[in-house]
Amino acid sequence: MSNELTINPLTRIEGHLAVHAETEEAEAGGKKGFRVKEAKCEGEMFRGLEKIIEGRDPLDAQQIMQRTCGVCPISHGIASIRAQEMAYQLKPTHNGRLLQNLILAANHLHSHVLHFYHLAALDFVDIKAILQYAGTDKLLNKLKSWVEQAVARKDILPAAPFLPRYERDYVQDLDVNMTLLSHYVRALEVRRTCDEMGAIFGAHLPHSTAIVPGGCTQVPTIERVLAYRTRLLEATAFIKDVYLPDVLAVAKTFKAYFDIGRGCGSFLCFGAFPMDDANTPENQFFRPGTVIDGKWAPLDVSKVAEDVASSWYAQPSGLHPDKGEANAAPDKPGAYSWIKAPRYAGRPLEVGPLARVLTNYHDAGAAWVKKELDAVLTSLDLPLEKMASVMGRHLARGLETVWVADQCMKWLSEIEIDGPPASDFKIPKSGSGYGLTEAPRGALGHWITIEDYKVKRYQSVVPTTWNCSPRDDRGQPGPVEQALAGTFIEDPAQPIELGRIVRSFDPCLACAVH
Ligand code: NFE
Ligand code: MG
Repeated sequence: MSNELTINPLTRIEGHLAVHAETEEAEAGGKKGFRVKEAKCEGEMFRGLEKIIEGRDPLDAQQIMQRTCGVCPISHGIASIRAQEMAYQLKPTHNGRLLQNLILAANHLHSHVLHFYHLAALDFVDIKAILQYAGTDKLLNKLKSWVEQAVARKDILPAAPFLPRYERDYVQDLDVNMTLLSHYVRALEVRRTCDEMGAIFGAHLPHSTAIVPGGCTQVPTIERVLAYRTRLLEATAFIKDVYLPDVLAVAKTFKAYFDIGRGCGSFLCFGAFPMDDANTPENQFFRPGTVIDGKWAPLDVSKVAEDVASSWYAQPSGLHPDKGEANAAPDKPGAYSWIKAPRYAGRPLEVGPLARVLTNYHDAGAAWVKKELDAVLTSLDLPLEKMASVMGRHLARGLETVWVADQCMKWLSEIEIDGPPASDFKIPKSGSGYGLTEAPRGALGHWITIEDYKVKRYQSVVPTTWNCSPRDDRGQPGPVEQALAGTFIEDPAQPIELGRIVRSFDPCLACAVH
Protein backbone atom coordinates (compact mmCIF):
# COMPACT_ATOMS: atom_id res chain seq x y z
CA MET A 1 0.00 0.00 0.00
CA SER A 2 1.31 3.42 -0.93
CA ASN A 3 0.56 6.58 1.05
CA GLU A 4 1.05 10.28 0.56
CA LEU A 5 2.48 12.23 3.46
CA THR A 6 2.65 16.02 3.36
CA ILE A 7 4.22 18.36 5.90
CA ASN A 8 3.10 21.87 5.08
CA PRO A 9 4.36 24.19 6.33
CA LEU A 10 7.50 22.55 7.62
CA THR A 11 8.05 24.75 10.67
CA ARG A 12 11.21 25.92 12.46
CA ILE A 13 13.00 26.67 9.23
CA GLU A 14 13.03 30.07 7.52
CA GLY A 15 10.26 30.54 4.93
CA HIS A 16 7.68 28.42 3.18
CA LEU A 17 8.60 24.84 2.41
CA ALA A 18 6.22 21.95 1.82
CA VAL A 19 7.56 18.42 1.95
CA HIS A 20 5.69 15.67 0.14
CA ALA A 21 6.66 12.05 0.70
CA GLU A 22 5.31 8.92 -0.92
CA THR A 23 5.61 6.09 1.58
CA GLU A 24 5.06 2.34 1.64
CA GLU A 25 4.62 -0.09 4.51
CA ALA A 26 7.93 -1.43 5.78
CA GLU A 27 9.65 -3.03 8.74
CA ALA A 28 12.90 -2.05 10.41
CA GLY A 29 14.51 -3.46 13.56
CA GLY A 30 11.39 -5.55 14.23
CA LYS A 31 9.17 -2.45 14.10
CA LYS A 32 6.37 -1.96 11.61
CA GLY A 33 6.23 1.41 9.93
CA PHE A 34 6.61 3.14 6.60
CA ARG A 35 9.49 3.87 4.27
CA VAL A 36 9.77 6.97 2.05
CA LYS A 37 9.83 5.82 -1.58
CA GLU A 38 10.37 9.30 -2.91
CA ALA A 39 10.09 12.86 -1.68
CA LYS A 40 9.50 16.30 -3.13
CA CYS A 41 10.51 19.71 -1.79
CA GLU A 42 8.19 22.49 -2.82
CA GLY A 43 9.27 26.12 -2.46
CA GLU A 44 5.95 27.91 -2.21
CA MET A 45 6.70 31.52 -2.98
CA PHE A 46 8.15 33.70 -5.75
CA ARG A 47 10.04 36.86 -4.82
CA GLY A 48 11.90 38.20 -7.84
CA LEU A 49 14.73 40.24 -6.28
CA GLU A 50 16.87 39.61 -9.36
CA LYS A 51 14.20 41.40 -11.43
CA ILE A 52 14.00 44.30 -9.00
CA ILE A 53 17.70 45.06 -9.52
CA GLU A 54 17.45 45.36 -13.30
CA GLY A 55 17.85 48.90 -14.58
CA ARG A 56 19.21 50.23 -11.29
CA ASP A 57 22.51 51.75 -10.25
CA PRO A 58 24.91 48.82 -9.64
CA LEU A 59 25.61 50.14 -6.12
CA ASP A 60 21.96 49.53 -5.25
CA ALA A 61 22.52 45.83 -5.85
CA GLN A 62 24.39 45.06 -2.65
CA GLN A 63 21.84 46.98 -0.59
CA ILE A 64 18.78 45.44 -2.21
CA MET A 65 20.21 41.91 -2.45
CA GLN A 66 20.95 41.93 1.29
CA ARG A 67 17.15 42.08 1.67
CA THR A 68 17.02 38.54 0.30
CA CYS A 69 17.23 37.50 3.92
CA GLY A 70 17.40 38.65 7.51
CA VAL A 71 19.39 35.61 8.61
CA CYS A 72 22.29 35.64 6.12
CA PRO A 73 22.13 39.23 4.74
CA ILE A 74 25.88 39.82 4.96
CA SER A 75 26.66 36.90 2.68
CA HIS A 76 24.42 38.41 0.00
CA GLY A 77 26.11 41.77 0.52
CA ILE A 78 29.56 40.18 0.21
CA ALA A 79 28.62 38.13 -2.89
CA SER A 80 27.27 41.30 -4.49
CA ILE A 81 30.32 43.42 -3.76
CA ARG A 82 32.63 40.58 -4.90
CA ALA A 83 30.75 40.55 -8.22
CA GLN A 84 31.09 44.33 -8.44
CA GLU A 85 34.78 44.20 -7.46
CA MET A 86 35.35 41.88 -10.43
CA ALA A 87 33.39 44.18 -12.74
CA TYR A 88 35.24 47.28 -11.45
CA GLN A 89 38.65 45.48 -11.46
CA LEU A 90 39.05 46.31 -7.83
CA LYS A 91 40.59 44.62 -4.79
CA PRO A 92 39.79 45.47 -1.18
CA THR A 93 42.48 47.16 0.89
CA HIS A 94 44.23 45.14 3.60
CA ASN A 95 41.78 46.46 6.21
CA GLY A 96 38.89 46.21 3.77
CA ARG A 97 39.46 42.47 3.36
CA LEU A 98 39.73 41.91 7.12
CA LEU A 99 36.67 44.01 7.95
CA GLN A 100 34.58 42.24 5.31
CA ASN A 101 35.73 38.91 6.78
CA LEU A 102 34.93 39.99 10.33
CA ILE A 103 31.42 41.19 9.44
CA LEU A 104 30.65 38.03 7.45
CA ALA A 105 32.10 35.83 10.20
CA ALA A 106 29.89 37.50 12.82
CA ASN A 107 26.92 36.64 10.60
CA HIS A 108 28.03 32.98 10.42
CA LEU A 109 28.38 32.74 14.22
CA HIS A 110 24.96 34.34 14.71
CA SER A 111 23.28 32.09 12.18
CA HIS A 112 24.71 28.80 13.47
CA VAL A 113 23.81 29.53 17.10
CA LEU A 114 20.31 30.50 15.94
CA HIS A 115 19.93 27.31 13.92
CA PHE A 116 20.95 24.89 16.65
CA TYR A 117 19.06 26.37 19.59
CA HIS A 118 16.08 28.14 18.08
CA LEU A 119 15.31 25.95 15.10
CA ALA A 120 16.73 22.44 15.49
CA ALA A 121 17.00 21.82 19.25
CA LEU A 122 13.24 21.41 19.74
CA ASP A 123 13.48 18.28 17.61
CA PHE A 124 15.40 16.77 20.54
CA VAL A 125 14.65 18.69 23.76
CA ASP A 126 11.60 17.44 25.67
CA ILE A 127 9.92 20.75 26.27
CA LYS A 128 6.74 19.12 27.58
CA ALA A 129 8.65 17.27 30.32
CA ILE A 130 10.17 20.59 31.38
CA LEU A 131 6.84 22.39 31.48
CA GLN A 132 5.29 19.58 33.51
CA TYR A 133 8.24 19.33 35.89
CA ALA A 134 8.28 23.05 36.46
CA GLY A 135 4.75 22.68 37.80
CA THR A 136 3.43 24.83 35.02
CA ASP A 137 0.64 22.59 33.85
CA LYS A 138 -1.29 25.83 33.72
CA LEU A 139 1.13 27.21 31.16
CA LEU A 140 0.89 24.01 29.17
CA ASN A 141 -2.91 24.16 29.20
CA LYS A 142 -2.85 27.80 28.23
CA LEU A 143 -0.68 27.00 25.22
CA LYS A 144 -2.97 24.14 24.29
CA SER A 145 -6.15 26.16 24.52
CA TRP A 146 -4.58 29.01 22.56
CA VAL A 147 -3.76 26.59 19.78
CA GLU A 148 -7.21 24.96 19.88
CA GLN A 149 -8.92 28.34 19.71
CA ALA A 150 -6.73 29.42 16.84
CA VAL A 151 -7.52 26.27 14.91
CA ALA A 152 -11.24 26.61 15.64
CA ARG A 153 -11.19 30.19 14.39
CA LYS A 154 -9.32 28.97 11.29
CA ASP A 155 -7.56 32.35 11.24
CA ILE A 156 -4.10 31.16 12.20
CA LEU A 157 -2.28 27.90 11.93
CA PRO A 158 -1.43 25.94 15.09
CA ALA A 159 2.06 27.31 15.43
CA ALA A 160 2.58 28.06 19.10
CA PRO A 161 6.27 28.36 19.81
CA PHE A 162 6.77 24.99 21.49
CA LEU A 163 3.57 22.99 21.17
CA PRO A 164 2.01 21.09 19.55
CA ARG A 165 4.86 18.90 18.42
CA TYR A 166 5.37 15.37 17.19
CA GLU A 167 4.97 13.03 20.17
CA ARG A 168 8.03 10.85 19.73
CA ASP A 169 11.47 10.21 21.22
CA TYR A 170 13.10 13.16 22.97
CA VAL A 171 16.03 13.52 25.38
CA GLN A 172 14.98 11.57 28.48
CA ASP A 173 17.23 13.01 31.15
CA LEU A 174 15.38 15.91 32.77
CA ASP A 175 18.60 17.69 33.79
CA VAL A 176 19.86 17.59 30.21
CA ASN A 177 16.52 18.96 28.98
CA MET A 178 16.60 21.77 31.54
CA THR A 179 20.17 22.65 30.66
CA LEU A 180 19.41 22.75 26.94
CA LEU A 181 16.39 24.98 27.55
CA SER A 182 18.46 27.40 29.62
CA HIS A 183 20.99 27.48 26.75
CA TYR A 184 18.11 28.23 24.37
CA VAL A 185 17.55 31.44 26.33
CA ARG A 186 21.26 32.29 26.60
CA ALA A 187 21.61 31.72 22.86
CA LEU A 188 19.19 34.63 22.27
CA GLU A 189 21.69 36.91 24.02
CA VAL A 190 24.63 35.44 22.11
CA ARG A 191 22.83 36.16 18.84
CA ARG A 192 22.51 39.78 19.89
CA THR A 193 26.20 39.84 20.77
CA CYS A 194 27.12 38.47 17.32
CA ASP A 195 24.88 40.98 15.57
CA GLU A 196 26.54 43.76 17.58
CA MET A 197 29.91 42.48 16.32
CA GLY A 198 28.63 42.76 12.76
CA ALA A 199 27.22 46.22 13.40
CA ILE A 200 30.47 47.61 14.86
CA PHE A 201 32.12 47.46 11.44
CA GLY A 202 28.97 46.98 9.34
CA ALA A 203 27.35 50.14 10.80
CA HIS A 204 23.89 48.55 10.76
CA LEU A 205 22.56 45.03 11.11
CA PRO A 206 20.94 42.87 9.83
CA HIS A 207 21.49 44.82 6.60
CA SER A 208 24.90 46.46 6.63
CA THR A 209 25.24 49.92 5.15
CA ALA A 210 29.05 49.94 5.48
CA ILE A 211 30.24 47.07 3.30
CA VAL A 212 31.15 48.44 -0.13
CA PRO A 213 33.11 47.22 -3.15
CA GLY A 214 36.75 47.48 -2.08
CA GLY A 215 36.17 47.16 1.66
CA CYS A 216 34.12 48.86 4.31
CA THR A 217 33.31 52.50 5.12
CA GLN A 218 33.97 52.13 8.87
CA VAL A 219 37.51 53.08 9.86
CA PRO A 220 38.87 50.43 12.27
CA THR A 221 39.62 52.65 15.24
CA ILE A 222 41.04 51.12 18.40
CA GLU A 223 37.66 51.62 20.08
CA ARG A 224 35.88 49.63 17.37
CA VAL A 225 38.46 46.86 17.39
CA LEU A 226 38.19 46.53 21.16
CA ALA A 227 34.39 46.64 21.05
CA TYR A 228 34.40 43.76 18.55
CA ARG A 229 37.03 41.88 20.54
CA THR A 230 35.09 42.04 23.83
CA ARG A 231 31.98 40.62 22.18
CA LEU A 232 33.96 38.02 20.26
CA LEU A 233 35.40 36.72 23.55
CA GLU A 234 31.88 36.41 24.98
CA ALA A 235 30.53 34.67 21.89
CA THR A 236 33.54 32.35 21.65
CA ALA A 237 33.16 31.27 25.26
CA PHE A 238 29.54 30.29 24.59
CA ILE A 239 30.41 28.54 21.33
CA LYS A 240 33.21 26.49 22.89
CA ASP A 241 31.84 25.84 26.37
CA VAL A 242 28.15 25.49 25.58
CA TYR A 243 27.21 25.14 21.90
CA LEU A 244 29.73 22.53 20.73
CA PRO A 245 29.36 20.42 23.93
CA ASP A 246 25.56 20.53 23.49
CA VAL A 247 25.89 19.38 19.87
CA LEU A 248 28.14 16.52 21.00
CA ALA A 249 25.71 15.56 23.78
CA VAL A 250 22.76 15.46 21.37
CA ALA A 251 24.88 13.58 18.82
CA LYS A 252 25.75 10.91 21.41
CA THR A 253 22.12 10.59 22.55
CA PHE A 254 20.79 10.33 18.99
CA LYS A 255 23.61 8.30 17.47
CA ALA A 256 21.17 6.55 15.11
CA TYR A 257 20.92 9.88 13.27
CA PHE A 258 24.45 9.39 11.96
CA ASP A 259 22.77 6.72 9.76
CA ILE A 260 19.79 8.81 8.67
CA GLY A 261 19.45 11.53 6.02
CA ARG A 262 22.57 10.92 3.95
CA GLY A 263 21.61 13.02 0.91
CA CYS A 264 23.36 13.00 -2.46
CA GLY A 265 26.78 12.37 -0.88
CA SER A 266 28.62 14.85 -3.13
CA PHE A 267 29.57 18.35 -2.05
CA LEU A 268 30.36 21.87 -3.23
CA CYS A 269 32.13 24.80 -1.59
CA PHE A 270 32.61 28.17 -3.32
CA GLY A 271 35.21 29.27 -0.73
CA ALA A 272 35.06 32.18 1.73
CA PHE A 273 37.14 34.54 3.84
CA PRO A 274 40.16 35.56 1.69
CA MET A 275 43.41 35.10 3.60
CA ASP A 276 45.71 37.35 1.54
CA ASP A 277 45.47 40.84 0.10
CA ALA A 278 45.97 39.55 -3.45
CA ASN A 279 42.60 37.81 -3.01
CA THR A 280 43.93 34.51 -4.37
CA PRO A 281 40.77 32.39 -4.78
CA GLU A 282 42.41 29.21 -3.40
CA ASN A 283 43.85 31.01 -0.39
CA GLN A 284 40.69 31.36 1.63
CA PHE A 285 39.89 30.17 5.15
CA PHE A 286 37.35 27.81 3.56
CA ARG A 287 38.95 26.82 0.28
CA PRO A 288 36.79 26.35 -2.82
CA GLY A 289 36.37 22.86 -4.24
CA THR A 290 34.09 19.90 -4.85
CA VAL A 291 33.95 16.32 -3.61
CA ILE A 292 32.04 14.23 -6.13
CA ASP A 293 31.74 10.48 -5.55
CA GLY A 294 34.41 10.80 -2.87
CA LYS A 295 36.95 12.54 -5.10
CA TRP A 296 38.17 16.11 -4.50
CA ALA A 297 38.51 18.51 -7.45
CA PRO A 298 39.14 22.25 -7.75
CA LEU A 299 36.12 24.48 -8.34
CA ASP A 300 35.23 25.22 -11.97
CA VAL A 301 32.45 27.78 -11.85
CA SER A 302 31.69 27.36 -15.58
CA LYS A 303 30.10 24.02 -14.61
CA VAL A 304 27.24 25.70 -12.71
CA ALA A 305 23.85 25.80 -14.46
CA GLU A 306 20.26 26.07 -13.32
CA ASP A 307 17.66 23.59 -14.56
CA VAL A 308 13.99 24.56 -14.47
CA ALA A 309 12.17 21.45 -15.76
CA SER A 310 10.38 21.12 -12.39
CA SER A 311 10.33 24.81 -11.51
CA TRP A 312 7.69 27.43 -12.31
CA TYR A 313 9.90 29.41 -14.70
CA ALA A 314 9.53 30.01 -18.42
CA GLN A 315 13.15 30.54 -19.52
CA PRO A 316 15.19 27.78 -21.19
CA SER A 317 16.56 25.19 -18.78
CA GLY A 318 20.25 24.70 -18.00
CA LEU A 319 21.36 28.35 -18.27
CA HIS A 320 24.67 29.37 -16.72
CA PRO A 321 23.92 32.20 -14.26
CA ASP A 322 25.65 34.85 -16.41
CA LYS A 323 22.84 34.19 -18.92
CA GLY A 324 20.24 33.32 -16.27
CA GLU A 325 16.64 34.50 -16.05
CA ALA A 326 13.82 34.26 -13.52
CA ASN A 327 10.65 34.53 -15.60
CA ALA A 328 7.78 33.32 -13.46
CA ALA A 329 5.39 30.81 -15.04
CA PRO A 330 2.97 29.77 -12.27
CA ASP A 331 0.87 27.54 -14.54
CA LYS A 332 3.76 25.58 -16.03
CA PRO A 333 2.80 21.90 -16.41
CA GLY A 334 5.00 19.36 -14.63
CA ALA A 335 6.57 21.96 -12.33
CA TYR A 336 6.16 21.78 -8.56
CA SER A 337 8.43 24.42 -6.99
CA TRP A 338 9.52 28.04 -7.14
CA ILE A 339 13.04 26.83 -6.40
CA LYS A 340 15.27 26.30 -9.43
CA ALA A 341 17.58 23.27 -9.66
CA PRO A 342 21.23 24.41 -9.68
CA ARG A 343 23.52 21.66 -10.88
CA TYR A 344 27.33 21.30 -11.19
CA ALA A 345 28.42 19.43 -14.30
CA GLY A 346 24.85 18.12 -14.30
CA ARG A 347 25.06 16.84 -10.71
CA PRO A 348 23.06 17.87 -7.65
CA LEU A 349 25.55 18.80 -4.91
CA GLU A 350 25.02 19.45 -1.21
CA VAL A 351 26.22 22.80 0.12
CA GLY A 352 26.59 24.11 3.68
CA PRO A 353 28.76 23.49 6.76
CA LEU A 354 29.09 19.76 6.03
CA ALA A 355 30.12 20.52 2.44
CA ARG A 356 32.69 23.09 3.61
CA VAL A 357 34.14 20.67 6.14
CA LEU A 358 34.27 17.72 3.74
CA THR A 359 35.61 19.56 0.67
CA ASN A 360 38.34 21.07 2.86
CA TYR A 361 38.95 17.70 4.56
CA HIS A 362 39.82 16.23 1.16
CA ASP A 363 41.83 19.28 0.05
CA ALA A 364 45.57 18.82 0.55
CA GLY A 365 45.85 22.59 0.98
CA ALA A 366 43.68 22.50 4.13
CA ALA A 367 45.41 19.72 6.08
CA TRP A 368 44.36 21.31 9.38
CA VAL A 369 40.69 20.50 8.68
CA LYS A 370 41.49 16.80 8.30
CA LYS A 371 43.43 16.87 11.55
CA GLU A 372 40.61 18.61 13.44
CA LEU A 373 37.83 16.40 12.10
CA ASP A 374 39.78 13.15 12.49
CA ALA A 375 40.33 13.95 16.17
CA VAL A 376 36.59 14.43 16.74
CA LEU A 377 35.65 11.33 14.73
CA THR A 378 38.09 9.25 16.77
CA SER A 379 36.64 10.55 20.03
CA LEU A 380 33.13 9.62 18.85
CA ASP A 381 34.32 6.33 17.36
CA LEU A 382 32.78 7.26 14.02
CA PRO A 383 33.99 6.59 10.47
CA LEU A 384 34.15 9.57 8.08
CA GLU A 385 31.26 8.24 5.94
CA LYS A 386 28.84 8.86 8.82
CA MET A 387 29.35 12.61 8.49
CA ALA A 388 26.89 12.60 5.57
CA SER A 389 23.90 12.38 7.91
CA VAL A 390 21.58 14.42 10.11
CA MET A 391 24.02 14.41 13.06
CA GLY A 392 27.03 14.89 10.77
CA ARG A 393 25.53 18.19 9.60
CA HIS A 394 24.97 19.39 13.18
CA LEU A 395 28.49 18.35 14.11
CA ALA A 396 30.09 20.03 11.09
CA ARG A 397 28.19 23.23 11.86
CA GLY A 398 29.29 23.20 15.50
CA LEU A 399 32.91 22.52 14.62
CA GLU A 400 33.22 25.22 11.99
CA THR A 401 31.61 27.75 14.35
CA VAL A 402 34.53 27.20 16.73
CA TRP A 403 37.05 27.47 13.86
CA VAL A 404 35.55 30.72 12.52
CA ALA A 405 35.39 32.28 16.01
CA ASP A 406 39.08 31.49 16.60
CA GLN A 407 40.00 32.86 13.18
CA CYS A 408 38.21 36.17 13.93
CA MET A 409 40.72 36.82 16.71
CA LYS A 410 43.57 36.41 14.21
CA TRP A 411 41.96 38.75 11.66
CA LEU A 412 41.41 41.35 14.40
CA SER A 413 45.10 41.21 15.30
CA GLU A 414 46.06 41.83 11.65
CA ILE A 415 44.07 45.07 11.36
CA GLU A 416 46.08 48.20 10.74
CA ILE A 417 44.45 50.53 13.29
CA ASP A 418 43.05 53.70 11.63
CA GLY A 419 44.32 52.46 8.23
CA PRO A 420 42.24 52.86 5.03
CA PRO A 421 39.18 50.58 5.15
CA ALA A 422 38.31 50.76 1.44
CA SER A 423 39.71 51.46 -2.03
CA ASP A 424 38.38 54.09 -4.43
CA PHE A 425 36.62 52.94 -7.54
CA LYS A 426 34.72 54.10 -10.59
CA ILE A 427 31.77 52.24 -11.99
CA PRO A 428 32.53 51.40 -15.63
CA LYS A 429 30.04 52.15 -18.40
CA SER A 430 29.82 48.43 -19.05
CA GLY A 431 31.26 45.33 -17.48
CA SER A 432 30.43 42.08 -15.80
CA GLY A 433 31.55 39.96 -12.91
CA TYR A 434 30.60 37.32 -10.42
CA GLY A 435 31.10 37.03 -6.70
CA LEU A 436 31.40 33.74 -4.88
CA THR A 437 31.34 33.28 -1.13
CA GLU A 438 30.01 30.99 1.55
CA ALA A 439 26.83 31.96 3.35
CA PRO A 440 26.18 30.16 6.65
CA ARG A 441 24.03 27.69 4.67
CA GLY A 442 26.55 27.17 1.88
CA ALA A 443 27.84 28.20 -1.54
CA LEU A 444 26.47 31.55 -2.68
CA GLY A 445 27.14 33.27 -6.02
CA HIS A 446 25.96 36.56 -7.51
CA TRP A 447 26.41 37.44 -11.22
CA ILE A 448 26.15 41.01 -12.52
CA THR A 449 26.14 42.52 -16.02
CA ILE A 450 26.40 46.32 -16.32
CA GLU A 451 25.40 48.29 -19.40
CA ASP A 452 25.27 52.06 -19.69
CA TYR A 453 26.10 52.36 -15.96
CA LYS A 454 22.99 50.35 -15.09
CA VAL A 455 22.40 46.73 -14.09
CA LYS A 456 21.42 44.84 -17.23
CA ARG A 457 21.17 41.40 -15.65
CA TYR A 458 21.51 40.14 -12.09
CA GLN A 459 21.40 36.54 -10.95
CA SER A 460 22.01 34.85 -7.63
CA VAL A 461 22.44 31.13 -7.05
CA VAL A 462 21.77 30.49 -3.40
CA PRO A 463 22.60 27.74 -0.85
CA THR A 464 19.07 26.55 -0.17
CA THR A 465 18.38 26.66 -3.91
CA TRP A 466 21.03 23.91 -4.21
CA ASN A 467 19.88 21.89 -1.20
CA CYS A 468 16.08 22.13 -1.56
CA SER A 469 16.08 21.99 -5.34
CA PRO A 470 13.43 19.96 -7.14
CA ARG A 471 14.09 17.35 -9.81
CA ASP A 472 16.28 18.58 -12.67
CA ASP A 473 16.00 18.04 -16.42
CA ARG A 474 17.35 14.49 -16.05
CA GLY A 475 14.86 13.71 -13.26
CA GLN A 476 17.54 13.70 -10.53
CA PRO A 477 16.06 14.75 -7.17
CA GLY A 478 17.74 17.54 -5.18
CA PRO A 479 19.94 16.85 -2.11
CA VAL A 480 17.19 17.17 0.53
CA GLU A 481 14.81 15.10 -1.61
CA GLN A 482 17.51 12.41 -1.78
CA ALA A 483 18.13 12.64 1.98
CA LEU A 484 14.43 11.98 2.65
CA ALA A 485 14.11 9.05 0.23
CA GLY A 486 14.60 5.67 1.90
CA THR A 487 13.90 6.99 5.41
CA PHE A 488 12.03 4.66 7.75
CA ILE A 489 9.19 6.42 9.57
CA GLU A 490 7.87 4.71 12.67
CA ASP A 491 4.58 6.57 12.80
CA PRO A 492 3.31 8.47 9.76
CA ALA A 493 1.08 10.60 12.04
CA GLN A 494 4.24 11.76 13.89
CA PRO A 495 6.91 11.86 11.16
CA ILE A 496 9.64 13.47 13.26
CA GLU A 497 12.33 11.75 11.20
CA LEU A 498 11.48 13.91 8.19
CA GLY A 499 11.57 17.16 10.17
CA ARG A 500 14.93 16.23 11.67
CA ILE A 501 16.37 15.46 8.24
CA VAL A 502 15.17 18.65 6.59
CA ARG A 503 16.23 20.85 9.53
CA SER A 504 19.73 19.39 9.57
CA PHE A 505 20.24 21.29 6.29
CA ASP A 506 19.06 24.53 7.93
CA PRO A 507 16.95 25.54 4.93
CA CYS A 508 16.04 29.15 4.23
CA LEU A 509 13.23 29.37 1.73
CA ALA A 510 13.27 33.15 1.52
CA CYS A 511 16.82 32.78 0.20
CA ALA A 512 16.01 29.76 -1.96
CA VAL A 513 13.35 31.54 -4.00
CA HIS A 514 14.86 35.04 -3.75
NI1 NFE B 1 18.15 33.13 4.22
FE1 NFE B 1 21.05 32.14 3.18
C1 NFE B 1 22.39 31.47 4.17
C2 NFE B 1 21.99 32.49 1.66
S1 NFE B 1 20.39 30.23 2.50
S2 NFE B 1 19.73 32.16 4.98
O1 NFE B 1 23.08 31.07 4.89
O2 NFE B 1 22.52 32.80 0.73
O3 NFE B 1 19.90 29.84 0.99
MG1 MG C 1 18.66 32.99 -8.82
